[in-house]
Amino acid sequence: MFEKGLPRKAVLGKLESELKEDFTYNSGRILGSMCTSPHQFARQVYMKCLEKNLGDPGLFCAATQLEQEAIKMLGSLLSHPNAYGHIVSGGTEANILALWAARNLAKTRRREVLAPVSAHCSFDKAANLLGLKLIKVKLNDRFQMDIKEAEKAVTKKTAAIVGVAGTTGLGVVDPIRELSEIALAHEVYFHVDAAFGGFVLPFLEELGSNVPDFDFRVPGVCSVTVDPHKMGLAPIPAGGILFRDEEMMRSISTSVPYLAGGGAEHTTISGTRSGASAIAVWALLIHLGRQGYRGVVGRCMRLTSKLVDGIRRINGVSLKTNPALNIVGITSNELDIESVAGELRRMGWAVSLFPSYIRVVVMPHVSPSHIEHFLQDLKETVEKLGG
Ligand code: 0PR
Repeated sequence: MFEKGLPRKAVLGKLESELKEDFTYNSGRILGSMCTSPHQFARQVYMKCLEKNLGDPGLFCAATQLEQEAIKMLGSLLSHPNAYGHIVSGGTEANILALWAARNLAKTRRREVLAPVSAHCSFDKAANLLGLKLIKVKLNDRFQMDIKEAEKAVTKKTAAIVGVAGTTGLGVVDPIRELSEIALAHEVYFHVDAAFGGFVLPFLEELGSNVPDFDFRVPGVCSVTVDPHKMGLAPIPAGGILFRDEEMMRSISTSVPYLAGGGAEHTTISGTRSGASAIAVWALLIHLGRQGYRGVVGRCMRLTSKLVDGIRRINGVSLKTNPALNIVGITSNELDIESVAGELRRMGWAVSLFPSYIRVVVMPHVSPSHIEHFLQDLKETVEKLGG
C-alpha cells in the first residue's frame, strides 16, 4: 500500500490498463461461461443498495422483505409460490445448503448422497464439508442419471438424492419424476440442482416445448437450486436456494442473538451478505416478467439451433448429444478434441473443455455474428487438423 493515496483519475487509468487483458462478454469470445453481462437495470438497482446487509435483517427489514418476495417469485416460477429460501452467493452455496439440510434432517446412520456422474463439483465440496459420502451414479445413453443404477445404489445409509435439471456439461435434465419416486419410497431427501435450467425450462415450456417436470410439481422434491446470476441476468453474486417448507430451512438455522437490529436466525453460510444482490433480483424479475425472460430464452434457443446446424455441416466434428437447452457439446470421432479446443483457444475463443467434448453455452451476450465467426474458425481448425 502507498503512503499517500493517488487521485481517483490516476487509479481509474491504472485500473483500465490492468483489466485490459480480461475477456469481456461484449466481445462475444466468451462461449464457455454460464454467466453473462448483467442486465442494465439490475446494475442500476444494485448500485443503489450497496449498503444493505441481509446478515442483520433487523437493520434492513425492508430489504429482507424484498429478498423474501424475490424467493416467492422464484418459487412461483418453479410451481411453489410459498417456497422458503434465500438469494445466496451462487449455486455452490445453494447446493451446500441443500445437503446441509438433508444431513440434519436425516437419521445419523444415513450419511451417503447419490448424485449423477454429471453433477457439478459443488456437490464434492458439499460432501467434503459436511462429512457425507458422495456416490456418483452412472448415466444412461442420454447422459441422464440411470434410474436402475440409482435404485441399486439407494440403501439405509442414503441421506439424499440429487437430480440435475440442466447439467453443467451438456444441459441434460435428469428423470426427476422417477428419482422422486425412489426418494419417496425410501423416505430420502431429494434435491434438484436447476442452477442453470431453472431460468430456462419454465420459459421453454411457455414457448411450447415439451419440458419434463423438474420442479416442485414433483412431490418428492424438497429443495431446488436456481441461479439468477446465470440465465437470470442478475449481477454476481446471486444464487438461489428454495426449500419446500420452512422446517427444512430451519434445520440449518443458527441463532445470532446480539445483532444491532435485534436477534435473528441465519439459514445461510454467509453472515454479512449482499442485500444489493437480492434486491437487484427482485427488481429484475418484476421488470422483465415472464414475457421478458421468454424473449431471452427464445433468442438463446434460436441461436443454439443456428450453432447446431453449423456444427452438423462441418465434417470431422459432431454433437455429443442433441441439446435440450442452450448448451452444446462438440465432439469428434476423427480428431483429438483437446487439440481442437487448444486451437480454438489460441484463436481467442473461451470455450470449456470436458473430457470428451467442447462445451459452448449460448448465453444472452452471444449474437448471430459471434456464432457465424465461431463456426468459421471451427471449420478452419478442423480442416487444419485434418478432419
Ligand atoms: N450447479 C450447476 C448445474 C452448475 O452448472 C454450476 C456452475 C453450479 C451449480 C455452481 O454455481 P456457482 O458457480 O454459481 O457456484 N456452473 C458453471 C460451470 O461450471 C460455473 C461457471 C460460470 C464456470 C461461469 C465458468 C464461468 O465462466 O460451468
